[in-house]
Amino acid sequence: MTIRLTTKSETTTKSTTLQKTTESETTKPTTPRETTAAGKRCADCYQLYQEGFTENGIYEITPSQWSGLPFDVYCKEGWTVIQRRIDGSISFKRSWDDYKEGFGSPDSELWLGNEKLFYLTNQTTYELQIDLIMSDDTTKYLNYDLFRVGDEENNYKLTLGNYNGNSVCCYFSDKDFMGYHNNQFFTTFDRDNDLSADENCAVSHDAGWWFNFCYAANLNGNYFDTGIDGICVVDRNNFQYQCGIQYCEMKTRPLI
Ligand SMILES: [Ca+2]
Repeated sequence: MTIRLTTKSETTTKSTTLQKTTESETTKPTTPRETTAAGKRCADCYQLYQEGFTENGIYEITPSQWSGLPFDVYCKEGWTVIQRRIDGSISFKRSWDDYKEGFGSPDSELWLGNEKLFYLTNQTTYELQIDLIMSDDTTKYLNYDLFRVGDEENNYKLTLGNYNGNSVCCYFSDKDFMGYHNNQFFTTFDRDNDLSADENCAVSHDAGWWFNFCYAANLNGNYFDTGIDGICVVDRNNFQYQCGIQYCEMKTRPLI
């Protein structure tokens, strides 16, 4: 099974932007590669969208304090996609430097990179949205009205605002899965910044993430793993896991 990235015309609301297809259908959208008209550099996909680049696809952005070259991102209706799990084609069991730099590709599986996330999310107040297709094919979204990633000196600390989301899936009483990771540092197998004294959560659960003790959402877990090292959310009130999440996309834009 493959899951197709949708085009703008196929989408209606932010909670229904994910669409599954059969193997015979295309897996990638057309990907216009543009900066902007007149060569103006844009700080994020929202600015591009406002400049008239409303078609979903790959664009270059340059966050305001970013000193490097413009870099490619996938833009989706003004959102900048920062993470995607779609088919398990690449490993997310990666080092600190890999997560710092980013890996994957903008129109497939992706981690944008913690350094880029720092520059991107500190330009103004950004929000975060996470779209999921669960193992039982139900869709789910989580939205936070603040999303900010600290710099490397602060171990790319995660700051989240208030939660909003749907409840189409799950029996969980607590659906604010990412809230458990608020104010946590990033941890990888080679750099342990989590709150578990007895283990490195990145080693235990095969992912780089803002681990706490260890997780309520492990969206960088093993794609094909339906156990607790997979892509999972867990209600920590009763430790009921829902793993084997088949699609995950994290995206951000300025809070409107
Ligand atoms: Ca630890």
